[in-house]
Amino acid sequence: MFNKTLIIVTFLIAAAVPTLSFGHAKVLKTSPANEAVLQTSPEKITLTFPEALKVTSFKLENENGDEVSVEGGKSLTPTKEINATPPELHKGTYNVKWRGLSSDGHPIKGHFNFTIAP
Ligand SMILES: [Cu+2]
Repeated sequence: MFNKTLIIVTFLIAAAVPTLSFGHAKVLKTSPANEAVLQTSPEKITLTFPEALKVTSFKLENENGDEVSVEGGKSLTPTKEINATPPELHKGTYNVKWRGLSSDGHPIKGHFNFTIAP
């Protein structure tokens, strides 16, 4: 009985490991959080990554898909945290789309959204 359990556990671990080591974890934390509803425009948009990466693209879009220009948001020096300063945002939902490059050259991208309440 014990051996059987051990075999199953070993198999499960072996099956899990390739998924864990395949690819890169995306983003650890964002501020505002994904799907956050805010009462006021955020002063900063911050992304925290699990590993240092180059942030090659950072786009803020309003709900019509129009780009809202931000200050910062990119870094060609690998970093674990990136900040962007948006202009004062009015009510609506905003999408943040970013792209990066890991230290081994793999492209990573992600997106999240937040809403400014009416
Ligand atoms: Cu990689």
